[in-house]
Amino acid sequence: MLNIVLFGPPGAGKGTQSQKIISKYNLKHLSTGDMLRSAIQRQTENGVEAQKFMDRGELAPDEIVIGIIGRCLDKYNGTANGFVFDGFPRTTVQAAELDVLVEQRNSSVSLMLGLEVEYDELILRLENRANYSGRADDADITIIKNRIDVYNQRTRPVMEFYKEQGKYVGIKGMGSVDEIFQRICNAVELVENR
Ligand code: B4P
Repeated sequence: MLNIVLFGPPGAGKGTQSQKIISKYNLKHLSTGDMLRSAIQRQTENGVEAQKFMDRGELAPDEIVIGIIGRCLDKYNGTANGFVFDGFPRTTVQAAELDVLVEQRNSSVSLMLGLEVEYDELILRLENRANYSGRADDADITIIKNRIDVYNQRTRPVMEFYKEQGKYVGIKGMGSVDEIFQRICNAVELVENR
């Protein structure tokens, strides 16, 4: 199985690149951001709880996100070629739990692709996305900046977790969507040919 963790700060292009990766490699897309927004829309118990955090640009509680991912892995058990984990794990607790979840299914994380994008470009992309996303967390520059701060404090350490396992590959996330995708394909092919 090919299990890719797609990593990067808010606005790095994780959602954008995920679509291209799943299509080329025939993988399932697991975006915790999309799943949480769907739970909010349906006003489930998890959605109501997660919204309190997401609207402020904070992370949803680990137990909610881990539960969602575990249920998705069960749903696809035995039927998927692999997964793109988009926006998960975002804490070291989530990273450790993901290792357990995939090991329980006789699999492992193949690699982490970290999209590296400059701060000003992140702000620009998210401010642009606010014009059409309808997302409360894109609509306010203070919340956008808080999301990037939260990334630096709580999520960036996850990179070290995968570096220690020799699984981290940094991808320059500046340039056109297609240029970045080509860099991703080069990195995936190196892992596939190992
Ligand atoms: P997410 O849904 O994961 O969203 P994101 O990090 O803001 O954006 P992403 O990087 O996917 O950006 P995109 O491709 O759309 O998270 C939202 C919130 O959910 C989090 O803040 C958190 O509260 C919660 N959450 C999610 N997962 C969680 C977890 N595991 N634990 C706890 N909480 C969790 O790109 C952004 C914009 O840039 C788009 O408009 C796109 O068109 C544009 N763009 C992309 N690539 C470009 C390029 N190369 N050039 C120019 N523009 C580009």
